[in-house]
Amino acid sequence: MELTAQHLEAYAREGFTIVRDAYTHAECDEFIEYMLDLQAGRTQVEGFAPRDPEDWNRLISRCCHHPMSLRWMTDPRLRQPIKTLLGEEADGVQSMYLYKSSEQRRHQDAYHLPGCMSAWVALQDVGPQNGTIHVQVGSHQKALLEKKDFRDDGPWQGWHPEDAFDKLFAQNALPEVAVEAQKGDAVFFHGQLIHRGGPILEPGAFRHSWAGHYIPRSYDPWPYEEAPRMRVSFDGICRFTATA
Ligand SMILES: O=C(O)CCC(=O)C(=O)O
Ligand SMILES: [Fe+2]
Repeated sequence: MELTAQHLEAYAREGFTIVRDAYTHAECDEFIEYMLDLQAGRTQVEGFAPRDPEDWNRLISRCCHHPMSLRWMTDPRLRQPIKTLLGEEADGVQSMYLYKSSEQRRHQDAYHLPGCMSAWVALQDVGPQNGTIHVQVGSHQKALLEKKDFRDDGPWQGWHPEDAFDKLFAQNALPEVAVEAQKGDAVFFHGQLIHRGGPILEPGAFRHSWAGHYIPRSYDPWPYEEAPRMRVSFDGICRFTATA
């Protein structure tokens, strides 16, 4: 998975870039099947209870990863691209499996996971019909909202973060695009890029996709004092680091 000069240039200017055909269709199908089996309880993995048959909410993993997720997070093909984009060796701190669009409102991932960037993979063809991600092009060069901004002494005190992201989106006055990705494409995006899970236009449509969130090895801030942060390194080592 080589990043070309065009990829790097797009990432720097727009805040995201798409690597086409990063994964084979067989790899995507294997992942989808694994996740459907896990969802239905046809296979069992400690820490992942079978879910309600109609529960297609995304599965977010931070401190407990199933083997398939660990494999995708530490896939050696991701190591160099993420290192290049972060400017340093990276650790995974979260992964997310989406059966359908999250329809999540606008946000910056670096608000939730300071210092992060994302690798987001389309496991099937993804577009407006099944609620692809919508990104505000170039918004990574504008302001970042942080948890401390919402405290009593902060500039966004009293705001609901999701309303604040809409406000920031409007202030940025930059275009928003719906990312079109084919099965197997990887979208790398900056932690400050404003994005959302698009509305599902075709009722019930699946949108199998996976996202890994990575931070630089030397980056330590973490806003969740009560929850430990587990870092997953590409060499296979998982470790907890201080939360302060
Ligand atoms: O895919 C989506 O619906 C949203 C995903 C997202 O926000 C993320 O991966 O950070
Ligand atoms: Fe996100």
